[in-house]
Amino acid sequence: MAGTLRVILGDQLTHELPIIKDANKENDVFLMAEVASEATYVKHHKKKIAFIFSAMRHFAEQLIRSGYRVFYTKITDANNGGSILAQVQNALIDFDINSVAITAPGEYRLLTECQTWSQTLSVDVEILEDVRFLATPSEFAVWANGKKQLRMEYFYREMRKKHNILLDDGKPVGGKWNYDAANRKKFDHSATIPAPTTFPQDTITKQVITEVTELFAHHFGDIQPFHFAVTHTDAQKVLAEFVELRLAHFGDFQDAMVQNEDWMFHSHLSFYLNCGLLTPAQVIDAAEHAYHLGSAPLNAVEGFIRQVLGWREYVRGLYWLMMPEYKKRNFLNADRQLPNMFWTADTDMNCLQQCIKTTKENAYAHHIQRLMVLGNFALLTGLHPEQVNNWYLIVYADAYEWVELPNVTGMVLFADGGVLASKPYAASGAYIHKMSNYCEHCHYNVKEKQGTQACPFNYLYWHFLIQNQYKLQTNPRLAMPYRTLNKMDAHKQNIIVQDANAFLEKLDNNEKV
Ligand code: FAD
Ligand code: DLZ
Ligand code: SF4
Repeated sequence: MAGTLRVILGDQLTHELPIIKDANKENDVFLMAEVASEATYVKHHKKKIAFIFSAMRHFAEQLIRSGYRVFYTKITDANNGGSILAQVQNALIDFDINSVAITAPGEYRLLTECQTWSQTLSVDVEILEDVRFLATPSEFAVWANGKKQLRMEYFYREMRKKHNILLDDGKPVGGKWNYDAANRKKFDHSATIPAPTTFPQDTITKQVITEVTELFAHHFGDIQPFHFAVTHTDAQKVLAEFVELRLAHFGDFQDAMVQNEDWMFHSHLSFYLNCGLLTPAQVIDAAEHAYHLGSAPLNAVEGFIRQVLGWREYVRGLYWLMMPEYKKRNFLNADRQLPNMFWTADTDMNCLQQCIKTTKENAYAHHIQRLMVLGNFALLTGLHPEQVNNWYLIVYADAYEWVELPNVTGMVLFADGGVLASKPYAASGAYIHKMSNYCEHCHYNVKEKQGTQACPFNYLYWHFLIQNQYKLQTNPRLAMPYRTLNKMDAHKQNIIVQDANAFLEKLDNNEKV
């Protein structure tokens, strides 16, 4: 009897998805395909491609072991059609299929393509809801409807109530919804930073690494060392070790940065959450359980849960609410080209060097590095949103447009004019100095405000406020810095502009800064 072709994308590796649970072992066929179109629509980091391909191959093996029929195409297969659609077409020829089903892709680009498949293929195509998230796009749209401002905090409170998380009789545990104020400590060595959870490469991973090294040699990033989890079982070990070793300090040092410490007390779970090796519900349950057992304090557990239940769900909701128009946003008319040093890490600015280096080596940087060092620099120097988005989508192994775009366009660049954030996250060197020890190892002096030895963030910050005064000075949350700026005499402002222009000229010429 003819069956359904069930397409599973590289970030849909979750057994609990209806596309798998509702499959008929006799008649249906799963399609999984490593394809050039997905690996190169932006030139993803080599480690990211290897991670996804290896996780896909392990997932396909599990399906086969469970007795399902799987049509799997490797990137090296001679008959690889190069795109998901081409592979669907190949499958329709090879198998007895009368309909196609796919879980809604996470990116607008691919969802809109799937919506045309039915016509292209002359076959029924069903697009199923991705049930791994805790809020659907339509639920988010209902929440957003009629609101003047879409602040994450209020969405998060609704999610806490809806899913009964960290609640005591309907009220937030501990009396407050948000313990962020307790989560801004500089690292003080009061705890030892644990090594990240690593796994040896098995035969499948080794094979993938060989293939990716050869086929994607010209892509950014180091493929070795490769020690990510590539199965559900190993991803669960990462979660368990996070809860055991890092969660208790997650809150305290959430915003801290330390020289040569790439992983800190973060969870390193985004890779697995975003490709389906873990679900958000699983991760939130584990953290809440640790709180009830008394093994992690409330500021840590609430802080962590807010990231997953709040920010993660919120950015996804915003993405689907605002696309495709959101991608074109450039509120500050930023138009500078991305400098080469984002690829080479060749800079005297130690904070940037550290953050680009971990990005290149690990396909990972933690949140505050992405936001307050790399993002802050992109904002203050006026890099073009399209180029910045591209970079972030390429370089991180957890990057898919639904989560990357709102973080870059909204959180980092304020390119959406304040839909996501109430003000730009602009900061001078003082912030980086407060939260890290990077300045101790830097060529520049964070205390100096002008001249060639001054920390560039110091004059770039004021220059940014000057440049964007017309658009930003009425923002109530920027009233204080604008008051300070307006009190500065013209001579001081001139020096800032001169220093910034000299710096930006070097940047534009790709000279070392
Ligand atoms: P933790 O610090 O341990 O946080 C726990 C989890 O919370 C993360 O795994 C993640 O799932 C979730 N989370 C935390 N912050 C956010 C956020 N702002 N948005 C969505 N989820 C969040 N995250 C991605 O998953 N993919 C991206 O492509 C991505 N791009 C980003 C780009 C920029 C400019 C910024 C500022 C942030 C970006 N983030 C992205 C959010 C965040 O930086 C990463 O989720 C986090 O660094 C992943 O590391 P972790 O798992 O150790 O996180
Ligand atoms: C990111 C990625 C990469 C690098 N390669 C593949 C692939 O070869 N096959 C596949 O099915 N999925 C891949 N993915 C994940 C997709 O890009 C992802 O499903 C879409 O961007 C939608 O989120
Ligand atoms: Fe970064 Fe400035 Fe500190 Fe150097 S001095 S590490 S450039 S903040």
